[in-house]
Amino acid sequence: MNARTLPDTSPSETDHGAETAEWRDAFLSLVAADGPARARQILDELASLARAQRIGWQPNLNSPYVNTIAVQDQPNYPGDLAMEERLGSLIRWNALVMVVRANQAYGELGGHVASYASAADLFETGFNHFFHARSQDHDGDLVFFQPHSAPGVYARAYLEGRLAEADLLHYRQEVTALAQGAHGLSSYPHPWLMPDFWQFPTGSMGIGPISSIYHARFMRYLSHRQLKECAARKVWGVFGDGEMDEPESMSALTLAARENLDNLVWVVNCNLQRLDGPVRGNGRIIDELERLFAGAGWNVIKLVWGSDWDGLFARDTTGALVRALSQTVDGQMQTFAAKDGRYNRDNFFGQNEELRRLAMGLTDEQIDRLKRGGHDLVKIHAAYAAAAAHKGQPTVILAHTKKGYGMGTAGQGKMTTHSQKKLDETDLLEFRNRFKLPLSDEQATGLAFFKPAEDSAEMVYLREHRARLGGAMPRRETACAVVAVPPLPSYGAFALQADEKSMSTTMAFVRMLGNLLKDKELGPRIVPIVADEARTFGMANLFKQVGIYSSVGQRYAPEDIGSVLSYREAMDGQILEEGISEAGAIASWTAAATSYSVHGLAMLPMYIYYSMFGFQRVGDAIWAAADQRARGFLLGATSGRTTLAGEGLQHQDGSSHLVAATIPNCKAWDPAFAGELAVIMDAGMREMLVAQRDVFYYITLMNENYAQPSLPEGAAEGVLRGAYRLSEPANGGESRVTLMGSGAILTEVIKAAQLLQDDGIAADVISVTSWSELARDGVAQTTPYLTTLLADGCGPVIAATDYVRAVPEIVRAWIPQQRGFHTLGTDGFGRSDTRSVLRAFFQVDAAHIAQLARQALEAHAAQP
Ligand SMILES: Cc1ncc(C[n+]2csc(CCOP(=O)(O)OP(=O)(O)O)c2C)c(N)n1
Repeated sequence: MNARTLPDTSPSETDHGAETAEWRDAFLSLVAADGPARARQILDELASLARAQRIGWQPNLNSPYVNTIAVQDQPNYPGDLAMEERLGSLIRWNALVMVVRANQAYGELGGHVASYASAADLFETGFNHFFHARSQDHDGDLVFFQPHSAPGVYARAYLEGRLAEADLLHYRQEVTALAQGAHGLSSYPHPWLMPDFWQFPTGSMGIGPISSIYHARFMRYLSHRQLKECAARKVWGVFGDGEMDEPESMSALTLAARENLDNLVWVVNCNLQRLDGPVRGNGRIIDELERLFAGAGWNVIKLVWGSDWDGLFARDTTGALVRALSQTVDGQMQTFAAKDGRYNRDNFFGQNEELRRLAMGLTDEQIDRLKRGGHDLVKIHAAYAAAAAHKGQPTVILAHTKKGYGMGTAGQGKMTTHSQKKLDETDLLEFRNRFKLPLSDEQATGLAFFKPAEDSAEMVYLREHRARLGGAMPRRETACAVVAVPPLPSYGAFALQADEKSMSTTMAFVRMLGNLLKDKELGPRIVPIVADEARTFGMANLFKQVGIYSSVGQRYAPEDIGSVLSYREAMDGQILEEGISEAGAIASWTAAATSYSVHGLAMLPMYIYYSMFGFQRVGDAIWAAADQRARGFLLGATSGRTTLAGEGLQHQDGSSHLVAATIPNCKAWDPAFAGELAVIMDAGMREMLVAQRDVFYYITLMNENYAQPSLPEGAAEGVLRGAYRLSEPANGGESRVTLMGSGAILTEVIKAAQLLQDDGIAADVISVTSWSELARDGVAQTTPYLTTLLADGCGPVIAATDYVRAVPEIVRAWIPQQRGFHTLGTDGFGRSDTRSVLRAFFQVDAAHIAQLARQALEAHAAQP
């Protein structure tokens, strides 16, 4: 930053003015003589003096509205600029053609051009010079792409030969593509839909940014625990300025700084627009983000103006240009982007004589083409290089761009440009001319894809540059070694043969976890995750056993140092204690759950939390993890609406199983007994670590202590199919019902069977371990398992859970119709009271279950 461009703060009084001038001159000569480091030292000294004098001074977190990196500090550009411009233009063109043609074919399909038009140079500089793919000598960077800029990534993959023209023609047509032997190209990055291509699902705004932070932190965790050295790898994320408004985007900024994540670089594409209009029409988003990130402790690099502004700034001896730029709000800046050179001359440079003079040497065309920083390869490269080299802090590059860049009157800077996907013939020809594309009029207006000959200099350059960086990107890989799972009895015998010992399923889980952590092979791969609830779930013993991960170890003597359960933080600690941030904890879980793919090293995260604060609180993040093909366990503890006595409305979960059932690769379980839980955990670990299937398990756990029976002989298979017959009536009696229950309410169901038996009614009891697995089986099989299971009994079927009635309702279709199906659940708001009062209130206690059974029998008998 040129000192001449500092705002003039001289007071009006002449002697003060002279004094200020002296200070300024002294400072400038210090910088000139001793360099910036010494200048910083003096400023620090003055700042500490100022604070000691309590003069109430705080430094302004904003720097002038110019590039952070001075011209003289820019490294030489390590590439062929003209060549990269040509390649970039081709990629822009093919991306545009893909979207416009998809829209021509089917107007309903949608797609975006304007976002990529603004991000193209940011992506391309990364692709040509920075983003490492996984290869023999590098384990690969992690790159998060702005989701609605996906067309540009496809267009590059087309030039690289990874996608064919037929694939580009099936952008957003995944189903149609299949029938025609092409690959459908997903709207946004979807690892599930394009499993060899996309790594990170960023389509829901805000999920990508926070995820990138926790991935960067997880790489440190792997290194510190000596599981995998990740020091040479970076996490790059290109995100939108509008996207920064998502609470999740910003919520972990301080964690990234606190953890000194200098392996993390964010590029915020500040095109000043979001979907509806300007991000900050009346302010400046770059200033706001600068303050936010600097305040959070990030290294901030502003990439505001392109090289052709350098001369203007150099000639701006009075600081008029910087002042004018600093006074222009984004809404106005957007208008300048949408208008031509003439308009900009009149309305921006026409503001005063000094500016007018600055623009005098420029033609209107040149004014029109003055580049913003995020469109200038040299400036972008300088920013990326500085970010990559920066030590001790994460870096954010605030890249100033134009939305719809180069789309001329059709779209650049237009209020509606976000959803623009039609260009008329004039627009297309203008675009061709603007980017000097080697296309005839017919090719341009005919929206022909363009690919240079394989042996052309362009293609050679493209291939060579990616080869130097380890090959094509993005690329999702899945190869990883199998992790052996110990035999179930070695860690879960106590649960299988519980022998009526009293315990809660949470206690059983924690005990099994403790045992598993001791296993030589599997133990180190387990990542226990908590969001400030370890003590709540009785896990404090693990603090000592495996330690809490801390990148700096433990710099204090813990208050409870003498105790066996003492609070222990360590650099190789295993527990991720995320504090009260479910969004952070689930992002951590996702990083660990996808480590098999991102790092080629299978890890097994077990995140245990209040079940209410999972699918409801961070459901979208769980959905993204599912898309990213996560493998791991989510443990919804203190689950159900009536088991968590005394906690009331916000804590009592009656719906998580309903949401879990909607996620295709989530297997959701509501076991009642420790033995069931043990069988489910064993199967899950084998499914994920040995068979390597892309599933994750959601298991609800309770904190209610009760007598745990041993798992009945032969019950394991039924447990894993979703239900098994727990007991048959001793006496077959004339009146017979089947009672089904899961989780917390199974004990009520068992009591209800007893009440009914006392009345001479025979009741079969079925323990349901998973309503959603029963339902899935029902859909998939011609003879559903549940139907077969119920064939042995007769009379009405009553189902009760600690969840809303809609949960058991999902199996209705597979209950033999003549038997009748009646459900009980905990619909409504939760509230505080004792368990028994709550169960009576919600009508899921033994008395209500028995009563419903009697009524159902009566109605059944009355049927003709
Ligand atoms: C959670 C969420 N809300 C809304 C959207 C819809 N949406 C997609 S892109 C977009 C605007 C993005 O603006 P910005 O982040 O500034 O990126 P730009 O396209 O301007 O580069 C919106 C609102 C979304 N994808 N995710």
